[in-house]
Amino acid sequence: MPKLLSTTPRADGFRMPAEWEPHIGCWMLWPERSDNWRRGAKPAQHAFAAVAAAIAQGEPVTVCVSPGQYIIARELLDPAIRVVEMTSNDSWIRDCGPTFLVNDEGVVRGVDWKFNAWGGLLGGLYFPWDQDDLVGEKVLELERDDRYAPDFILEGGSIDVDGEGTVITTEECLLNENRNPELSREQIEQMLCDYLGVQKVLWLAKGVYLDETDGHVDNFCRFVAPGEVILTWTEDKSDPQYEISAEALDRLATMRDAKGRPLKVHKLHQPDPVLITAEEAADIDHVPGTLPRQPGDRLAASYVNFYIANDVIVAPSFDDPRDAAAQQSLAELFPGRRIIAVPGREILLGGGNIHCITQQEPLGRRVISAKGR
Ligand code: KQY
Repeated sequence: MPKLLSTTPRADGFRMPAEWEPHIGCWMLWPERSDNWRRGAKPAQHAFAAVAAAIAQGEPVTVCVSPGQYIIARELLDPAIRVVEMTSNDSWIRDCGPTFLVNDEGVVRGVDWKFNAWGGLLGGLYFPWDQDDLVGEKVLELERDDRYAPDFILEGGSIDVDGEGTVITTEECLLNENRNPELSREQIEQMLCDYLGVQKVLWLAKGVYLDETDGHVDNFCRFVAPGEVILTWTEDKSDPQYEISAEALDRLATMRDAKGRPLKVHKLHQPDPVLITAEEAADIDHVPGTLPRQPGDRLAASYVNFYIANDVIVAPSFDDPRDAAAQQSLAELFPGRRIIAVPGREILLGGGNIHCITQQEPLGRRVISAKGR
């Protein structure tokens, strides 16, 4: 039986690997709630199925679905994809799922953070979130991985690591009073060091303009290699994103990572602002306690929200003139991987994108069987 551990990953010699390190597979959750996804989540289900099929070209994929959606998901998902039953409140496994860790011997463990739907009763995005909060534990139990369960609220999309001792995050999210208000900045840094196995925390101020997650870094600025980050950018000084990205660029210019390296910053120009149409907003159910969607609302569209699989990068496209340049930049940054672009608008309508709906599991010392997973 997998154990619940009361030590810390840092003390036990475990660390969160970088996303480009080898995976045994990728986990996803299946969308179905009609107060976040339009038209009863049917367009989102097709979008998630396209993401899963693209990732499956690079590594095994498991999609967790509620009992009532099993047959529907099995029908829409590529036969190569494993489908397992799991209850959840929504479908953002980056945030409610576990953070997987490895040690030098290739043993895999996980951190089962506390989850409060991006802010709980202080601006959280839906209520309740009790089933989401169980997803980390359930996935780790399925994988028979020992589990750390700190009393600490954290979403996986709010952190990004280089696998060599550095994590990057935002003050807007981690220092927000709706996450861990009883902890100081120093105590939060200590939690990150203890549970991600890092030695250095890099703080940006904010994330993408109007990101409903309170500025998740995975939509804004991520490691693409040790010592190198990619940053959402705009040349339009009248766009509110300009000031946020320019301030981040200033901070990044003065930072050193855990190994003492300065950071090389790759700017990735954002798409044109993406606004919810009246037709899209009309097809989302209004439920008290869930963030409402209004026509004209600007969504936090960003090309940075891509997933790094073993052999491929799965990146959002927005039917925007900058799509091709974004894909070209990713191809240059990840020369060993094929870039697969998947339409990101339907996922964005729910509040996130491809990285937010995925969670990588490191290979560690495990081997992938001929049948995959
Ligand atoms: O971007 C993410 N990491 C999740 C967004 C959740 C939005 C819920 N409506």
